[in-house]
Amino acid sequence: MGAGGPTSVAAVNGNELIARILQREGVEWLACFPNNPLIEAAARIGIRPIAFRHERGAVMAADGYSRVSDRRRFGVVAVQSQAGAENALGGIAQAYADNIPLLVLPGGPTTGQMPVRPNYSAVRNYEGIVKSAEVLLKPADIPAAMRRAFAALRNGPPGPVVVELTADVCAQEVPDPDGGTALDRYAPPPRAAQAPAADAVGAAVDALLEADRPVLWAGGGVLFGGATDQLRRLAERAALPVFVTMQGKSAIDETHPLCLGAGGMTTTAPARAWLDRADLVLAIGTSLTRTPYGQRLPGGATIVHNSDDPADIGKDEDVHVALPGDAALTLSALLAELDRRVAGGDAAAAARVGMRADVEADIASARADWLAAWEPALSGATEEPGQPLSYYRVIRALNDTLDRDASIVTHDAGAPRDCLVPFYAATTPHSYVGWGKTTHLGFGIPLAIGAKLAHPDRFCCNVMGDGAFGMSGTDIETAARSGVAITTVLLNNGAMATYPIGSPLDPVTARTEYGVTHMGGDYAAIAEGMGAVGIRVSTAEELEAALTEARARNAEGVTVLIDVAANVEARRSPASL
Ligand SMILES: Cc1ncc(C[n+]2csc(CCOP(=O)(O)OP(=O)(O)O)c2C)c(N)n1
Ligand SMILES: [Mg+2]
Repeated sequence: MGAGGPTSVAAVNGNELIARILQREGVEWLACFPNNPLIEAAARIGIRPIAFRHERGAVMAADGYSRVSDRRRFGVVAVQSQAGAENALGGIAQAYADNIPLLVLPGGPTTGQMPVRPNYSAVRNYEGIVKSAEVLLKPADIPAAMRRAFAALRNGPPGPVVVELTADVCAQEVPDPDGGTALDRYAPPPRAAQAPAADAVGAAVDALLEADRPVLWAGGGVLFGGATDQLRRLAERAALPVFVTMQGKSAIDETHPLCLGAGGMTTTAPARAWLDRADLVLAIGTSLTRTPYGQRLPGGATIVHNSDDPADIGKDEDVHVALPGDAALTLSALLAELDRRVAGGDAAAAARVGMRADVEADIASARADWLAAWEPALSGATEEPGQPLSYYRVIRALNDTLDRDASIVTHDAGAPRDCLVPFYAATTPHSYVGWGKTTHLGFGIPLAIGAKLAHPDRFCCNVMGDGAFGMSGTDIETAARSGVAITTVLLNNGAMATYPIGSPLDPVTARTEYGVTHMGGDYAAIAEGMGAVGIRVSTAEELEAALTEARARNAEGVTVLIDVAANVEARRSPASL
């Protein structure tokens, strides 16, 4: 905490004080779109403002930064009042649905104008898509408001936190009743991890040892809790097959012999098979939300549920054992309890830990069958020479060409998400960012920018469709201008593969007579026109060469867009081939 800077300053106005507090909290950059006076106050003390081309993108970049920072650092975004605050809404809703902590600082009207129509009140209008939101009413309240904001970011359920910067309040000098400076009154609130009760941990291990076919279900809370080692250790000790949710993807190395794979709307065949048969689901760091973008739980299974947010427990499912608290502490407690029982000569515990080889062999065989069935798609054998590249052949190229341990890959909404989630094999924590319960098209570009700011040493690559590009494509210019070099792989099919032709979702008349869902463009040329390198590819070999070039160009600070002539991919795992 505290990125330097003076501990006390002469009299400051509200914006300057907030900038100093951000600095004390270690904030190094600010996603923004002018004009909000905080942007200038931040820039003057060395917090780097990065202006996006749309406020939704600024929020999404802050979100991307938070997603790969495990509640140690937070994305912060400042937008202006009215239109800026209104435009930010979609990005905040996306972060809320995925439980992402980020700090949103929209400008607000003056206190006198607050109740007057049509002045936009962020606090009132964001209700329902934020963890907390407050409006500043007095300059002297700023340190306490910011303390509440950072306490909410660090602790309890993660989510977007809003402090609305009332124009006249933030322009005033901040008095200090104690005669010091207002900054002296700001102390960063600590992080406080909570652990579940010992009897609940015991009941969870009882349930585990009674089960015949348990599955360990890992969500995004495992990543946010820094609990990936504990997850692997418990899985290995208790011989537990591991399923990761879309948000939890990369919480375990997907090449680990106990990993069943990841799942959102689509998943691997082993994951679905094990979930269908499971008689116990040990769910860690997950909201267990019922959503089209998540796999369903097996009917009738015993559910043991851990989440950082006690309100998740029982929200959508009947839960047998509740373990509210931090994922790392919970996993460690479960492992310690299991070890205690093994050491005490508990026969069921000993039997459980002896099963690993058999469980791994079963998973390996199911995995081999699934991959063999998909090999024609992954190898591109299903496409004739000269036909557009299949999405699965693109994923094979990504898996083969990237240094996956040192990359951060993410999908976009639609077919890129549904094809990547089962088949791109994430290795190290955050080597993949899985996202999307409301699933905003176009998140991939700003997300990759935020991820690159958090991890400049990693290759940050978003895979998106042509439809998605329309929602955020101009932020390629943001990446190029800022030297935050990312690579976009654009699957250009001139269509929306998520609504396949001939499927019940196909808008036949609107498509054939009016061109709805068809769109086009020379995206490589557009990227070039915005200061990036654009590469057009139509074969797997060209794509692999382009990915290698992209890595080299990104390392030089140059942003790259690879425009792939791609098919209208309709195949989804595990259901259709
Ligand atoms: C903001 C927003 N509007 C609408 C949707 C619904 N939606 C999901 S995927 C999709 C089509 C995506 O097309 P494209 O980006 O070309 O990807 P493809 O499926 O063709 O690979 C739409 C409209 C969404 N996810 N986000
Ligand atoms: Mg498309």
